[in-house]
Amino acid sequence: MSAVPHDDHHHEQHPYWIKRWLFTTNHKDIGTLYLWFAMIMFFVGGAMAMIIRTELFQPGLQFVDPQFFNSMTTLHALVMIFGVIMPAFTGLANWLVPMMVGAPDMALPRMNNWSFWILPFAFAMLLSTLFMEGGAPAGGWTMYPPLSLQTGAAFPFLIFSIHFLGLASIMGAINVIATILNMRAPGMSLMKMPLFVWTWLITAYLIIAVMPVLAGAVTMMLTDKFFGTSFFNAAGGGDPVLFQHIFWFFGHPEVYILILPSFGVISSIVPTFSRKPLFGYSSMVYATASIAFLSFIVWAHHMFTVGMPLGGLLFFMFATMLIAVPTGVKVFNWVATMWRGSLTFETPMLFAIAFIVLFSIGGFSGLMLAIVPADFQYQDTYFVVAHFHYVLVPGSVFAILAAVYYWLPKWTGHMYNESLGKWHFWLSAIFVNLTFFPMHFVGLAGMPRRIPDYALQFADYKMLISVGAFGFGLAQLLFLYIVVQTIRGGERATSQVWDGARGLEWTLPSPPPYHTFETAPVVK
Ligand code: HEM
Ligand SMILES: [Cu+2]
Repeated sequence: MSAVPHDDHHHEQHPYWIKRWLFTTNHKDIGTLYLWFAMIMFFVGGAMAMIIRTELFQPGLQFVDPQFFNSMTTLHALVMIFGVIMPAFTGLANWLVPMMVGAPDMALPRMNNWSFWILPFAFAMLLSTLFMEGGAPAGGWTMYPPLSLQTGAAFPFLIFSIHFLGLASIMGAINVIATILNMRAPGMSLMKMPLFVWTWLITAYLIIAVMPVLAGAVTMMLTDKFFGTSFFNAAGGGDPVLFQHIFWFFGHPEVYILILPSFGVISSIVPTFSRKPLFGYSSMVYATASIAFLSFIVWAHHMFTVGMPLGGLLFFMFATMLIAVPTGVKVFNWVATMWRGSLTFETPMLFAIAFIVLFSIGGFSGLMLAIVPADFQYQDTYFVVAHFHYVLVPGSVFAILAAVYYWLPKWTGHMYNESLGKWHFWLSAIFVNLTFFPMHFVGLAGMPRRIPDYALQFADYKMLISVGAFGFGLAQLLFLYIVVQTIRGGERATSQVWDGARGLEWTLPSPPPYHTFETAPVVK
C-alpha cells in the first residue's frame, strides 16, 4: 500500500473497494485492472488450449465432439488476442505511459474507465455463447462466411461482442495518443520518448485505423444473415472472398498491434541489463513506423490460395518480404546493444533474450510462408500454427512476462523471488519450444489445422506437442504464484530497482504514490 503524505485536500487517497475499482479514473488502478483481466483470461484461454491438446494427444476422437473442438480453437484465439495480449499491453500502457512521459494521468481518465469496463461485458457476452443453442462460434477466429453463417443463436452475440471489443480498444488508443501528444513534460520531445511510448503511439494509430474495418466486415455479415443483404453471398451477387480481403485488411495490421508494444518492452529491458544505451534509437523509431506502414499492404498473403492474378500474388509476396528489413534492423539493434555490454541475466532479461531468438524463428517461418508456391503447400497446415505461435507466445507473451518482472518491483514496491522467476523462465522456454517446434514438422508433412483428428503418422509428434503444452500451462501457475507473492510482500525495492535502469518512472518511489507528476518534471 502506498502511503502518500500530500494532496489530501482534493482527493481521497483510496476510496473503498467498489468505488475504487468500479469508478476509478486513476491510470495506475486502471492499469492494474487491465493486467488482472489479462491474467484471468490467460488462464481461460489456456484452459481451452488444454482441451484442444487433450483431444489431439492421440489419434481418434476421444474427449470432445468435433463441433465443440472447433469452438475451442475459435474461442481460444479470440480470448488470447482480444482478452489477453491486447488488454495486457493496454494495462502496461496505462501504468507506464504517464510515468514515462512525466504526466499526472492519462489525458481522458473517464473514458479510460469505460474502455476497461466494456471488456468484461464483451467477454461475458462472447463466453455466454458456450451455453447457447447451436453452441459457441466454431468457424475459426477469422469468421469466414459462409461457414460462420452456420453459427446458431451465438451468431449475433459473436458480432456484438466484437463491436464492443473494438470500441474498447479504440477508446484506449485515443487515450494513448492524446496523452502522448499533449501531456509530455517540458523537454520530453518526441525523439526523447522511451521506445515503449513510441511503439504504443504507433500501435494506437493502427488500432484506430483497422478496428472499424473489422467492425464493418462483421456488420456486413450481420446484415447478410438477418436483413437480406448479399455482401458475401454468391447466390445474391456478393462474394465470400470479399470478406477475406476486408478481414485481413484488419487482420494483418492487427498482428502488428499484438507485437509492436513488445518491441518497446524489449527495447527498454535490453539496455538496462546491458548497462548501455539502446543502440540505434532513431532507427528503431523509423523501423517501427515502416513496419506499421507495410502492415497495410500485405494482407492478401493470408489468402494466396483463393485464386488471385499473378500480379497480385507477386505484389503481396514481395511486400511481405520487405517487412523482414525493418524487423532485421530491430533485431540487429538489440544484439548491438548487448554487444560488449556488462550483461546480467535477471528474469526480465532472460525473457527478453528468449524473445529475440524465438521471435526471429517466427519471423523466418513467416518469410517461408510469404513465398507463394511454398505457401500453397503450407496454407492451413500446422506450419502456419507454428509460425504464429512463435511470434505470439515466445514473442508477445514473453514480452508481457518480461515487462511484468521488470516493472513489478516498481508497481508493488517489492522484489519478486528471483530464483522462482528463473524457474518460471526456464520451464516456459523449454516447454514453449517442445510445444511449437514440432508443429513445423507435422505441418510440413501435411497435418491440417482446426481438425480434431489426424492420420496415424503424426501420432508421436502430436503427443510430444501435447506434453509440451501441458508443461507450459502448468508453468504459468508458477507465474501467478510469483506475482501474488510479490504483491503481498518481499524485499523492499528501491526507486531505481535495476542499477542500469534509465527513465522517468525510475525516479519515482517504489511503489509510486497514487498521483504522480502533479508538477511536471523537467527533462533535459
Ligand atoms: C517477418 C514477419 C512476418 C511475416 C513475413 C509473416 C508472414 C505470414 C504469412 C505469409 C502468413 C499466412 C500463412 C498462411 O495462412 O498460409 C502469416 C500468418 C499469420 N501470422 Fe505472420 N508474418 C510475420 C510476422 C508476424 C507477427 C509479428 C505476428 C503476430 C505477432 C504474426 C501473426 C500471424 C498470425 C496470427 C497468422 C495466422 C492467421 C490465421 O490464419 O489465423 N505474424 N504470417
Ligand atoms: Cu499477415
